[in-house]
Amino acid sequence: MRYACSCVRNPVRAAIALGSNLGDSLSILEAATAELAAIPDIQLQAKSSWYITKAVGPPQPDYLNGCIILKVGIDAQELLKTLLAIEQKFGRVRQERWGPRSLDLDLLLYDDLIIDTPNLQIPHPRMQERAFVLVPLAEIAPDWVEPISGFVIRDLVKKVDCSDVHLLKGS
Ligand code: PH2
Ligand code: MG
Ligand code: MG
Repeated sequence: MRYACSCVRNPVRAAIALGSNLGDSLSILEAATAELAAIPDIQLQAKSSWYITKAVGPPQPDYLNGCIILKVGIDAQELLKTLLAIEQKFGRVRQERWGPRSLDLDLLLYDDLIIDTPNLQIPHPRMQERAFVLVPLAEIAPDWVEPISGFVIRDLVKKVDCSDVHLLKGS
């Protein structure tokens, strides 16, 4: 386990959760992934299937969720800024907590770092309880150790109810 350092000498891997339940979610998620992959300091290493998931939180339409693994040469705060800029580009307006959104990009894991700052906590504080995050992440990064629990993603996903997470066929 290591703690945060703001400098990045070598590319490190970062895990991102994507979600959308407003607008043409599939196109938005694909376009956001392509935008991220086109950034010079970012390479797309892996992309999960997309999953139709029942909304957690206030009543709202189902989500489309997935995860990607990036290799990044920027620190976690820079990556967060980049994610927020892409959310805004795709029309994200911050309204109700856990309410519907055209694009949500959550930084889940950054290398094996633990970061606890007012605007950014890594690992994402709720990822261990969210099947809509763990199912797609387990597809592409089953051996990644969540550094707070010490469990690999393959084992974390076994602890949650995955009955509301369904593969989008053909994705
Ligand atoms: N995101 C939320 C709240 N609830 N439910 C699902 N199924 N998927 C999400 O991405 C999601 C949610 C807030 O970020
Ligand atoms: Mg979220
Ligand atoms: Mg978010």
